[in-house]
Amino acid sequence: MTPIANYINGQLVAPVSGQYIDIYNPSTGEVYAKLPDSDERDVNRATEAAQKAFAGWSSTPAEKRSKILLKISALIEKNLDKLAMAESVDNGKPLKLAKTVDIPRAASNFYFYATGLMHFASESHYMEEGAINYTLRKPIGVVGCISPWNLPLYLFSWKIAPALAAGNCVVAKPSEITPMTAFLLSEICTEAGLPPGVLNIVHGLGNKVGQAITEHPLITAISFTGGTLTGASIARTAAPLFKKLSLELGGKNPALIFADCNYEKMLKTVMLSSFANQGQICLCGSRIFVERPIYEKFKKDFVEKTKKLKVGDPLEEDTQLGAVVSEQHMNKVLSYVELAKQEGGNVLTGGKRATVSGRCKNGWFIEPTIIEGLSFDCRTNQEEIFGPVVTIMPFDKEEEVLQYANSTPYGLASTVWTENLTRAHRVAGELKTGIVWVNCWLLRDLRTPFGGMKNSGVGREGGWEAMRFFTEAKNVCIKY
Ligand code: TXE
Repeated sequence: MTPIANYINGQLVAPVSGQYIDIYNPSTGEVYAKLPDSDERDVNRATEAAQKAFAGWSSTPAEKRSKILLKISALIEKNLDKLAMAESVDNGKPLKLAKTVDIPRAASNFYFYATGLMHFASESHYMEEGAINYTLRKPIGVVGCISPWNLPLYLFSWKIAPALAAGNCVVAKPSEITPMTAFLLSEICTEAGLPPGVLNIVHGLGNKVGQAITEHPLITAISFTGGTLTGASIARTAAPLFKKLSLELGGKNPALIFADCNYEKMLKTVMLSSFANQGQICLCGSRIFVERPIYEKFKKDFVEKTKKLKVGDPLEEDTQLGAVVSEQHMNKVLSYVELAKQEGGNVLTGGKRATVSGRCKNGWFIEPTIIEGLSFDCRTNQEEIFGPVVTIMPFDKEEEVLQYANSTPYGLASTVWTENLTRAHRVAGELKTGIVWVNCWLLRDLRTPFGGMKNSGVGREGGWEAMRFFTEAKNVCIKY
């Protein structure tokens, strides 16, 4: 069982502690690898390497930086099968999903910012008083990137790529639950010619390594994706140190389905927005509100299609739901099904640990679950569950469903299904979420601002938002 290594100063190294943590394969419930149990000593070494590399990297001409990031993108594509297999084994998601979504998107993230950096310009302002202003947007220095377990390489690269493109050096920590593809990325970066120290990856626990990154005086910006509670903890540490913060946190996303929607297209997409990646995507639509005239038909069809979903071995081609990421998370999700019953909910399908035969008999699988009969403001409908569990509820009026949709402490994403253009724009304008999809879900243009409001986070990723986050703006005003 070869242990994973930290990637510091271009070298794969053991943790100073010499200690390792077990990494589990969620689909078998077995330990399959070892993770460095790093601590602040490893973070200090990584930050020192990043600091040393910064002068060189930040003065590397844009075209050269671009070529190296393009090479990383190309090597991710070249290693698609190996990375997809690693992702599926590490996270429990279907191999097919890793192959078609996670890994291709990681390649796109690097490609997008490798090309974007060539066009990232700033602005100039002329003054009639006889002065000219110009704005410099220069790299910050050493930045910290901390990412979660649900879309490991996809979200890890979504932070790393713009940070590097903007000319920063990075100290990164992937989730200790799914470190494998970040480890494989280390080798790809070396092969792509990324200079030593530009990217450093320190593996380990959040409250040790993540905390050390957040605290380190030389790391002056933190980009984080994960749970809201963790985001609050990071903010408490970083705020008095005046660090720039980008926080992409949890969600409790509503789907608003009006009777005039394109029914077949809606139903097909709602199956994905409910259960893709075992419901472990911060953008999944876990609260489904259906206009009363089609509620009974939708309920019948949705339950029927959900019962047919194949929960199984993630390596099998026809598997649609794999394992959830950990035993602890499986128990957390199942505890919410029990809560829902206590709150008066009626489980229409699912609700239990799924049994999968063969090599996966001890894996952590959950049946896709639909619950009805709850109030919009009960805990089940207010708290993020982050598993293959959705609630459905009828509504009669637009203002009623908007009240339901906007009622949670979260504000990340919504989906609206209607063929009425005026209503689509009106409802989208009233929804308190950073992202609104109309007649689609997870259709992503990387140029758009990505993120949420309320407890779903602070700041936006994507497009120029990320490049501006990872640079410091300086305005120079020259009088002539
Ligand atoms: O995230 P955590 P987890 C939600 C989902 C999930 C909950 C917790 O509800 O159940 O968050 O998931 C690092 N200082 N989302 O446990 O704990 C940690 O090591 C610095 C939504 O995975 O937030 C990991 O690398 N870092 C989310 C990263 O933070 C710390 C996707 C995320 O861990 C830290 C995933 C600390 N004190 C979960 N504690 C989304 N919006 O996509 C932990 N970490």
